[in-house]
This record gives sequence, structure tokens and C-alpha cells, in this order.
Amino acid sequence: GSPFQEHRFQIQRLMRAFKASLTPSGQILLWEYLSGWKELIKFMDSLGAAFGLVSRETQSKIGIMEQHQSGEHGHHYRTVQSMVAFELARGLVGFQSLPEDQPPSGCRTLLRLHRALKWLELFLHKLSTSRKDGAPSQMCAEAYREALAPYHRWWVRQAVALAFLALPSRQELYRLLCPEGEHQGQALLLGALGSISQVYNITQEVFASHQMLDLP
Ligand code: 1PW
Repeated sequence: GSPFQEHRFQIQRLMRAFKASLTPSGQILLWEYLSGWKELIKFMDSLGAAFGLVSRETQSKIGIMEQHQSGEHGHHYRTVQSMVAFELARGLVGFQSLPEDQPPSGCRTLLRLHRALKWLELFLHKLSTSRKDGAPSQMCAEAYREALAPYHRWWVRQAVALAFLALPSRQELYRLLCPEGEHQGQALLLGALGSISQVYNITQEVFASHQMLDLP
């Protein structure tokens, strides 16, 4: 293939990354998890400038996670579970408010990505079960209302709503997601959904069991 191919979004790569993030013992590997997100960012970027804010914000969260990974205690940031254990033991989670002089914790940062993953899960689900005349901008907005809007400030909700309006038609979106055609696209969507839900559910359990679902 072309040497530039890896810069283009591929839903297969997204699916593989989230699948690979799951170990047989139910650990979630952060490097693979984040590489799934990076693939998704390529997709957002292919949607045009309207998704710039969403894309930049996601990248900045990934950047914080990578700083933790390459830091002094990086080896604790191999899995979601080891990160949680480490930050809990060291009092680094930030259950109250964020100390100004410290980088945001891995837990509160991952929680943001985790909530956004629910948005993606709902959106892909709606898309994969939608009729030919369905409007992606509406599906995206509904998924956002259900999964993410309650956690966002007013101005963020307004900005995100504007981005949705720029989403292409269902047909065009399927073409972007899977150039091989809608039929295959649907199968790939379902495959991706399967891995994303599994990863989401495990992360949710880990965070819930430590009362970490509303870190400031
Ligand atoms: C095509 C579908 C793509 C779905 C991808 C989902 C990405 C969601 C990112 C939304 C970003 C909106 C703008 C920023 C909001 C931040 O305030 C918020 N960040 C996130 C990732 O939700 C909360 O982070 P904060 O402000 O508590 O550091």
C-alpha cells in the first residue's frame, strides 16, 4: 500500500486497538486503549474543521495520559487497574479538587475519555441500526445528550452542538467509515461496537468500585 495509508482512518484499526487493550484476565492496557482513541481522532479530523475543538480536546487528554506513561512512575500506567491502584495508594487521584501545581491525575483524565467512549458507543449503535433516511447529526446529538452533555458546561454544549450540524449524510459517513461499502461497513461497526462496549464496561466497574465516577 501507499506509505501514507497509516495516516488515514481505518475502522479496522480502531477495532483492533480496543480489542487488543483487553487482556484475558480482564485488565485494560492503556497504550492500546489510547491508540484506539488516536485512530478515532483521525476520523474526527476527516470530518473537517467543525470537529476541531472535539479533536483537540481529546488529543490533550491523550497527551496527559502519555505524560504519565513516560514519567517517573510510568510503569504503573500500563493498565487501567494498575493506574488506579497506584494513584489511590499515593493519594494522587484528586477526589476533591485539582491541586494547581500537579498535572491532572490519570484517573480523572481517563474518566473524561471513558465518558466520551460511551458517547461513541451510543452513536455507533444508533448509526448501525439506523434506516437509510436517518440523520447522523441527530443520532450524534441524541448520543451526546444521553452520555456526555450532563458533564459539560454550557458553552461546551453549544460548541459541540455546532459540530454535529457539520456531520455529513448517513451515506457519506458510511463511505468515510468503510469505503468498501455499507454492508461491510455495518459488520465492521458491529465488531468495533463489541470491543468498545467490553472495554467500557470493565472500566466502568473499576471506576465504580472505587467511587471514582465523578472526579472533579
Ligand atoms: C464522531 C463521534 C466522535 C465522538 C468522540 C467523542 C469525543 C468527546 C470529546 C468532547 C469534547 C468537548 C469539548 C471539551 C470538553 C471538556 O470540558 C471535557 N472533556 C471531555 C473529553 O469530555 C471535560 O474535561 P475537563 O474540562 O473536565 O478537563
